[in-house]
Amino acid sequence: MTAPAAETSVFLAACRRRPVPYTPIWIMRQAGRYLPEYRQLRAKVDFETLTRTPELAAEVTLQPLKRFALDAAILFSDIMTPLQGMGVDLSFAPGPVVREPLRTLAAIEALRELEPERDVPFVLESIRLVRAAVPRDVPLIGFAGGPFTLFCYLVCGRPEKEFETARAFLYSQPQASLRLLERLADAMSAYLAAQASAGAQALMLFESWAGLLAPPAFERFALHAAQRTLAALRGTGVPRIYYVNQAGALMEAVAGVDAEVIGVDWRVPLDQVRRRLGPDKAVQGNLDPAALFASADELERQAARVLAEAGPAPGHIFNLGHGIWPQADPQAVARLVDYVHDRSARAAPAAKALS
Ligand code: 1CP
Repeated sequence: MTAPAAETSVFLAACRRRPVPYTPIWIMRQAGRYLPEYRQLRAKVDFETLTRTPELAAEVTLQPLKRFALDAAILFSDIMTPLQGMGVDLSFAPGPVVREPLRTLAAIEALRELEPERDVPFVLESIRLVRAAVPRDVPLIGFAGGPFTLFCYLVCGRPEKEFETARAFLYSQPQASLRLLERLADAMSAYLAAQASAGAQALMLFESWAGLLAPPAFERFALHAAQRTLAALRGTGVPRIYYVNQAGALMEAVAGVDAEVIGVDWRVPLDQVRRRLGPDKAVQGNLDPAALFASADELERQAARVLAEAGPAPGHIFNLGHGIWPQADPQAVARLVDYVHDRSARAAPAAKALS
C-alpha cells in the first residue's frame, strides 16, 4: 500500500489546497540535460537504456534531489515510453521519432492494448526503487503524455514546429482521430493507475501541444480524451495534475476537468488563472523558463511576482511554465528553490506546521 505521506508532504498538501508553511516547488524536466551529472551518465548510456534500466532511471530521478531542496521527485522516463509497449517502433534523436507514423484507422486499430505489468515493468520497478530511496516527505510524481500530445508525435512521426500534420489529420480524418485519442486515453489511464499502484503519490498528464488548438477543437479532441484518462483515475485517491501548455485561450474549458491541480505556462498571470479556474483547483506554475538566465536579483523579482500573483489562498505549487532548458545553470535553479521557500515562508503569517 502507498504510505500515507499526505500528512508530511508540503507538495501533497498544496495539491489538496491545504494551508502550507511555505510554497512547494519542483521543476518540470528537473532530471535531465542541464545537469552535468546527467550528461556524464548519458555520455556512457543512451537515453532509452537509461529509461529501461530501473537502477539507472532511479539514479537519474534522484540527481536533482541531491542538489536542490525540491519538494517532489518526478520519475525519469518519457511520455513516449509506454507507446513502445503498444507496438510503436520508436527511437529518440533526441526528440521522439516514430518509424511508421499512424495515418490510417487500420494502423490505429492494430495498436496493442497496453498492459503495464507486461509491457512496461521497468517503469513500475523504477518507481519502487525511487520510493525506497527518497525521504517520506518528498513524494514521487508519476506521469504520462496527454492523449493529444501523444497523438501529435504518432501522426507526425517526429516533432514539427506546430504539428501541422497532426492538426490536419484531425480535420481530414476526424473519426480515426477520435478513435486514436480514445485508445491513447484508455492506455494512459491504465499506465497511470499502474504507476499509482507501484507507489507514485501524484499523477501528472503532460499536454504540451494541446494549446495549438482553437477552443472548440481543444474541447472536442484534446480535453475530451484527457478527461477520459483523468476521470478513470479518481479512484486511485492520489492528486491528479493536468498541465496544458499555452492554455491562455482555454482556461474556462480546462476548469471543468476532473483533476485537483492545473499546470499552466507563463503566458497567463496566476491571479487571472485562479479567477478563471475558480476556487476548486490548485495551480502549478508558472515562471518563464527564460527567467533562469536573468541576474540573481532579477530572477528573485520574477519569482516574487509569480508568488504575489498566486496570492495567499492555499493551493499553489511553484514551477516553471514549461520544461527547463538544457542551457540553464544549475546554480540559478538552486537560487530559485531557496528563494521560493524563504520568501513564501516569510509571507505566510498563518503558516502552520503540517499536522
Ligand atoms: O538526449 C537525451 O538525454 C534525451 C532527451 C530527453 C529527456 C531527458 C527526452 C527526449 N525525454 C527526456 C526525459 C523526460 N521527458 C522527462 C523526465 C525528466 C524530468 O522531468 O525530470 C519528462 C517528464 C519528459 C516528458 C516529455 N517528453 C514531454 C512533456 C513535457 C514537455 O517538456 O513538454 C514531451 C513533449 C516529450 C517529448 C520529448 N522527448 C524527448 C524530447 C527531446 C522531447 C521533445 C521533442 C519536441 O521538441 O517535440
